[in-house]
Amino acid sequence: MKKEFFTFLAILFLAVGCTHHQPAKNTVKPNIVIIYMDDLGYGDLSCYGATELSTPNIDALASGGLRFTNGYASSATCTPSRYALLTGIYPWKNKNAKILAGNAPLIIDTAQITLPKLLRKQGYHTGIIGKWHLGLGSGQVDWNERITPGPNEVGFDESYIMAATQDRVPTVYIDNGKVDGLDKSDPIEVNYHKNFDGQPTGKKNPELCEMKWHHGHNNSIVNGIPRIGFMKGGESAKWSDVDMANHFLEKAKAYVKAHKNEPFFLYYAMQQPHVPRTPNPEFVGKSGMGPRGDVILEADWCIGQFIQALETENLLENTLIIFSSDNGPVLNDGYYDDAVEKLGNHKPTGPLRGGKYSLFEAGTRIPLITYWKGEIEPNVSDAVVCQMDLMASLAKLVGTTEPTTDSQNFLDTFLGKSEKGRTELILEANSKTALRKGDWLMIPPYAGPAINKKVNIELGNAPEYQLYNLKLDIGQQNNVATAEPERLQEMIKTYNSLIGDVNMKTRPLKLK
Ligand code: NG6
Ligand code: CA
Repeated sequence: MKKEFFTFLAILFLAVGCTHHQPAKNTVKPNIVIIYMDDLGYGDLSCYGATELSTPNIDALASGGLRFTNGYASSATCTPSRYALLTGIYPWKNKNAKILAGNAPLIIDTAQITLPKLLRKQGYHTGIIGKWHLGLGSGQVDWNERITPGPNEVGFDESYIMAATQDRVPTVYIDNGKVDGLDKSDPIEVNYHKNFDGQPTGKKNPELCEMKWHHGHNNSIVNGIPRIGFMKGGESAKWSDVDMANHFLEKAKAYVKAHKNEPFFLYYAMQQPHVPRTPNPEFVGKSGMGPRGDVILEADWCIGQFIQALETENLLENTLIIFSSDNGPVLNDGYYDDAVEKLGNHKPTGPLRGGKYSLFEAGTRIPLITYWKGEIEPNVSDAVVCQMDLMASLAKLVGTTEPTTDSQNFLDTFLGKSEKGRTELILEANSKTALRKGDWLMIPPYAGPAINKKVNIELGNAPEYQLYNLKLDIGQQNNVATAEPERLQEMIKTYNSLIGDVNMKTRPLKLK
């Protein structure tokens, strides 16, 4: 009798426990936040070895989470990397996934499965705040009407974006398809070929420029900064460059506050340290490295503020934060802004060769950190992972089937429960591709200059095959293609099987 009574009590306790306690964390759908920086290099953060500047807030994510040493963007430029991040598809499979003009059409098919769509189906509210750069509309965009299709048509419930980049027109924010603050009596016109009559340009009116252009960037002048592309009208809607970081931060904080009671996915796409580098006056001079260093410190501060907002809402233990960058670093990307002159001993690429636009490692190997308080154990992971893999991995996390794309599920690796990474990964730069397999990196022969002299970056083009052992030679100084003929053949075979007969814009030169 007594025993039966205790059994009864135990069952009662269990039953009550099950209904009234919070379910275990991984059966709840955690919020997911991707913090995505623009052109931040592998060596730009103190948690990745930078000694000349300090990024305490990002470092805190790294020391409390998982820091990847072999994390890759899919491409060495923005649009293709963002395309792969949101679709799980290799960007070289889509001919339009290349750096886009500010008035280019949307390059994601609205029928295509995307990361935000997938999460939305699982009950997530989805939002993007910041840089888009995946095109808008389907041809001629009328900036004075609702702009569609765009982020809202490929899976985002809410969007507050800049269309392309900070250096491209139109220099306005777009709030769920509508230009924010537009006065309809001063309509916006945009043209990427021809100026509008009587409008000053960086080329003709250097006296109106507060920032001097070095290459490109000599079309319409907005806020004293000459841009790419011509724009007319929209005066009241034009953004303030020095307030952009704060503006996006406030929007990101407001998004969290508004959606704290439902699972949410926020893609917080920051603009730093892409050109033009326009730190808020509070950060001017803080790094001693000129505007590029200053905006990195500004971004770090924003991230600290954003995380504090999550903490205030008591969400940190239920939010997976993924921090990364869309491609590697560049110093002079078209403006005279002291990035080169004031660099001192700072190495934006860390130990890597190349930079933005390059097939060498610094083009695509980027900082990548996952953080989930109480769930991810602080650690460092050497597994090879790619941002493109977030789609399948997050699908797994939220309990849905992985879509059939190029994305591979490495959820356990992103959560620090496994060291297993990709065995093979194709990397892209300017429509050219290379293969990472194990410790090896193979770049097929390509025509084109070895160095982009304007930005002073080695691109990886060479008339012969290049093969590097990244474990022994992270700086890619010893091409062992001739010394390792069998390894090279194996790499070529894998490369060909992965590339298949995709109709790419740029194919490697034939091996003689
Ligand atoms: C290049 C721009 C560069 C930058 C880049 C896109 C010139 C000469 N250079 O064409 O300044 O805007 O495009 O960068 O115009 S990305 O990070 O968005 O890919
Ligand atoms: Ca970029």
